Amino acid sequence: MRTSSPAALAVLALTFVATDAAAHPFRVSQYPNGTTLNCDGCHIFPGGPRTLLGAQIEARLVPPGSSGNVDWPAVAGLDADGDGFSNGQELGDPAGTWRPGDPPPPFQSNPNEPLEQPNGLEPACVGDELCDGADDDCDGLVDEGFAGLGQPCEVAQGGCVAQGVNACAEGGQGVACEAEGCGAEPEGEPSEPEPGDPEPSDPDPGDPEPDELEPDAVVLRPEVAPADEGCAAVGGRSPVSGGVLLLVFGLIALRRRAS
Ligand SMILES: [Ca+2]
Ligand SMILES: [Ca+2]
Ligand SMILES: [Ca+2]
Repeated sequence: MRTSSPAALAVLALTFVATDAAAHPFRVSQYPNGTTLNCDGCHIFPGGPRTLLGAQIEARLVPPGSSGNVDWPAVAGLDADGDGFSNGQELGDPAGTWRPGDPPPPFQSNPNEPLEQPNGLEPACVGDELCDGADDDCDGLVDEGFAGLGQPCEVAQGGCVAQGVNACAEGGQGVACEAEGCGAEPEGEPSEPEPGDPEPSDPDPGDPEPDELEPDAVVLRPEVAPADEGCAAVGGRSPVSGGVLLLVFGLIALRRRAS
């Protein structure tokens, strides 16, 4: 088996370099100060392996592949060389708002060199990811590593279980369930009994039994007296008083005859 000679390998390498270098020169105009870094921005040597920034750009090409364009907003917030300063800070566009055709912002430092850093700026990448809606460690992921973030959750509130969503807790060190109150009962719907409430049919221990209720309390009709009792009550003559009168009249009649 014949092995390739050094000369052949050199020719092959030069061919690769020429082909690769010629394939993507347009990309230097697709991110701020790309023309300042030129090929060194994305390649260790012209056409060679990708630099740290080059690798991040290549992973986010739109569309993916050799014909893809630089997605600068997706790259600006990353920290290629891990020096704490984002690519946007180092290339003069911290917010990632620069667009192709805009004038280049003032160049700050090389995003491929950790010992080169912008002067007078605080690093945007704090190193540790916080739960705060930002990519604090500039790895391209926001709030990564916080389990359950954005997922449904439940929390007990005043004797009921409220539904909510896990959100970043105060201080950014974790997540907490954020839930609305249990909410008002719908109109017309009977409220759920609270634990400890008496059963609706349970009588109060101090209530009297139904048969112990005072009759006057429930019978409001006036009593109707019997007819014969009513007559006596209003002064009608009784059988006894009638007999006495007859006896008196009889005695008077006998005395008149005797006289
Ligand atoms: Ca740097
Ligand atoms: Ca992150
Ligand atoms: Ca964060």
